[in-house]
Amino acid sequence: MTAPRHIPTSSKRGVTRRQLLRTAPAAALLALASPGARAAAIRPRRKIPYGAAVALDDLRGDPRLGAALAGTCSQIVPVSELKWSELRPAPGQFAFEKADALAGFAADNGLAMRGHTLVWYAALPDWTKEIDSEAAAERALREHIETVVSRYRGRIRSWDVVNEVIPDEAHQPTDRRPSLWSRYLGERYIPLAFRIAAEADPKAQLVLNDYDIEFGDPRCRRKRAAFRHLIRQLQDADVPIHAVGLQCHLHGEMAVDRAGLESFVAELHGNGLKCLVTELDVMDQHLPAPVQRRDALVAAQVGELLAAVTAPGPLDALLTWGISDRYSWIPYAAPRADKRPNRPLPLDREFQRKPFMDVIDQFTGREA
Ligand code: 9MR
Repeated sequence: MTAPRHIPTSSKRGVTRRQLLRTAPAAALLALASPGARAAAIRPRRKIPYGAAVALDDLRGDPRLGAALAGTCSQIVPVSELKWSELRPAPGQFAFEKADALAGFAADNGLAMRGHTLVWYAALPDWTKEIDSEAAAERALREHIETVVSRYRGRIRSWDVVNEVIPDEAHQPTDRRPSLWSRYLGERYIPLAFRIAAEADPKAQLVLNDYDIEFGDPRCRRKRAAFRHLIRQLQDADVPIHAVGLQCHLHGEMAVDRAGLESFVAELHGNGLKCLVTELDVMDQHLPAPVQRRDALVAAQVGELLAAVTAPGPLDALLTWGISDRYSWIPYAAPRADKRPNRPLPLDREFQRKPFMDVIDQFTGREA
């Protein structure tokens, strides 16, 4: 695997790499350290783009991560660097350094970067509690979306505009998750966000993103019904929505609803919407411990999912939420009772391929 550009791999002027990483400004942190063939030129070609989420701190701390991304993916998405929690230190202020550093890494290695996420009920800084009226909420939402989307116009071509609108227990198709935004703006914050984003970058792909749409148990079916209802509502109102993101944080022990998911995606295509898998990984805490068996079950489940969502037509992009088991949220959110390491992603903790990656290759049409 060729070393990616702009990740420091050696110390400079007697300063250790660790010191450099701690002290230098973002641009210098990613200064060119490893010339040579661009990874973009040698990474596999695929019919469907494959990407992965990455956090800047992990990228800075482990050169293997940048190498894996640049050598395997054609796009990245920041895990949190574009969320309000990272971008918005205070009212009216924007801190773009981290997101810019990731955008720089992407550009230097010929990778696209997706945007995640403009509007979410979570990851809001404390100061947003001061927003206490309809006018203030609309002003804050507009300022944020206009500023962020304009800044990355032409560089981020696909945005998760609104994330996770559907509650985990959607009793009615009309149920929506409460948030700061819904408290002051009602449901109109959703179309509003899409319209502001479209004005800020008329060429961007605008995506509605959610999770737990993939299974056939009653709860996920209800969630899917509410998601479908929302999508139709937006389309009926001529809201500029271009694609639907299925996060696909898969529950390893549950069966993917192949038929239900396939007909859902077919309906999206029929209504002119593209479909992306945006955050694929597998929660393996309830799977058997032996590694080979577990990896095989994970790969089989990913295969079931991808068979369902690609049956009606090609995905617009497929992204995993991380690329290596070393850098994943799953060990925090879904640790195993037997304390064995989780194995949720396509590469293991040492960046070795697992059967999960073979399934990605198969469904993204990787050329030899
Ligand atoms: O993996 C992300 C974790 O590191 C963050 O602490 C958390 C809050 O910002 O968000 C996690 O990513 C979530 C994503 O933004 C939306 N879908 C679910 C993801 C996993 O929780």
